[in-house]
Amino acid sequence: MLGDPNVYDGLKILLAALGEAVTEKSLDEFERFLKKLHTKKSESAKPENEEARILSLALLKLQRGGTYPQIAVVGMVSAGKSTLVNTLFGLPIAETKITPDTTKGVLSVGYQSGLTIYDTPGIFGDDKYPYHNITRLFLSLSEDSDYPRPMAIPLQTVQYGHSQPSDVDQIALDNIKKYAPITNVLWVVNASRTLTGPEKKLLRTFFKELEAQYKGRLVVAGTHLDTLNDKPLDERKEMLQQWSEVSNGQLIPISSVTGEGLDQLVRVLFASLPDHTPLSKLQESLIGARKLNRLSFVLVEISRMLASIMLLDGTQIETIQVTLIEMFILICDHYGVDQDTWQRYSGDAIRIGREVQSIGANKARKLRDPKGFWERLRFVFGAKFFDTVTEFHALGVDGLKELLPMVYLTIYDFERSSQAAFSKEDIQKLVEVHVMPLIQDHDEGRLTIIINRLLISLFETL
Ligand SMILES: Nc1nc2c(ncn2[C@@H]2O[C@H](COP(=O)(O)OP(=O)(O)OP(=O)(O)O)[C@@H](O)[C@H]2O)c(=O)[nH]1
Ligand SMILES: [Mg+2]
Repeated sequence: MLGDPNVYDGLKILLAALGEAVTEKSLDEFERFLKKLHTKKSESAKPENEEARILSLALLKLQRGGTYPQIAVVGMVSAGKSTLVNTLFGLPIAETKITPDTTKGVLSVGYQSGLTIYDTPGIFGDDKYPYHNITRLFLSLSEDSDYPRPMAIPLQTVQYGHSQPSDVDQIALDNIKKYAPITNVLWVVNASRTLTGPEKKLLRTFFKELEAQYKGRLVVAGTHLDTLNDKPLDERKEMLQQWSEVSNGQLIPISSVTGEGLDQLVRVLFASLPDHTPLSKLQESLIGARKLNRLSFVLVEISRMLASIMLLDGTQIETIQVTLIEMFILICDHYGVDQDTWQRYSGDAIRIGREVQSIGANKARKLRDPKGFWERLRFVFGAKFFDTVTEFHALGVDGLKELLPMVYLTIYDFERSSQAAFSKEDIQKLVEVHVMPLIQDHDEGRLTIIINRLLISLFETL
């Protein structure tokens, strides 16, 4: 039973959850603890209660928060959508692939992690093509009068662990959002295909429609990079250029056959996912196929957290503190084991927590020592950031200049890349050059990508 809530109760629970299996019971206990803190808040605003509350919020967010990503894959007929879904995510039915021939309805592929991928029929067949509007309506885009009108959307489900797909359900058009909510869209194009003038126009319009509906949650993959690589450099450049133009510079060239470019695609996809996606779970679905390493995973997640902090201003101190704790925990947990163990547990921080045993263990333990946790956190993320930037400024570039070197040094301390550590001043200069205009745009998606690139360039080993 919990007594009066104080900072040590919060810490004990936090550390228990980090080091051991998190059971429903411990989460229930934790929620009771949190409730108590909230009701106590008005009568007792003792600083140590405040600290415990913030720690608790951080843990709760880590354990329970989040919508799972529901990614719709769209593109022209035969662009390589189904093949990419198979390569990137793997398919939960043993030995079976999503039909490489034309996809005729929406196929919903559900993973144990909570991730759902929707494979959709190709768009822009000839004008009798019966599936074009199925995909458009599935994406909540307006119907295209040049193509036949569907009466319903055929939706078939494949669940992890089940060897057979369900029967095809015909979902009424009005109901489709309820059956299949979409958080992100992956637009797949065949980058080795030459576009005619009218096609370019059509696709540019299509991209704009997608962007209006899924801004910041839209990723563009250009398949068949392997075929392109066989062509002369000029021709290759020209091909990529035409596709880059119709997708406003967002094209990521990949090959589903050789795997080239897929890491980059996964990174950008991560960065576009909804705010509270439990990424360690999502990663479980991806890591087997993509073999993302620990460093790149941590960088992607940290970049997103940094971007969300930078677009706040110093008055939202509680959200900032919660996010800093998340970052801190994320770094400690992912470096709690060696890379092999990390791979074996698919980067799942909670399961790794149970197995902490080798290289990072001592360090992680030291960093998690409850005594002076708060001071340590201030030290890790920079006293100046805590004391000055958060209180008196909109965080923007100033905040990032303070925070990024600390984040880099903390990760570096665990990772010890072959690169010599950068100085705080070097990193601050990089931030000024690369980030200034983006913060003014207030565009979290792009900011995330830029921070990620900055961190990746600092860690050359990636
Ligand atoms: N060389 C190469 N071939 C690819 C690549 N991606 C897909 N393909 C091939 O392109 C063809 C079409 O791929 P699909 O995955 O069926 O395309 P789709 O977009 O699902 O097609 P629809 O469902 O008909 O709209 C298949 O023969 C694939 O093997 C790639 O990156 N490189
Ligand atoms: Mg297909």
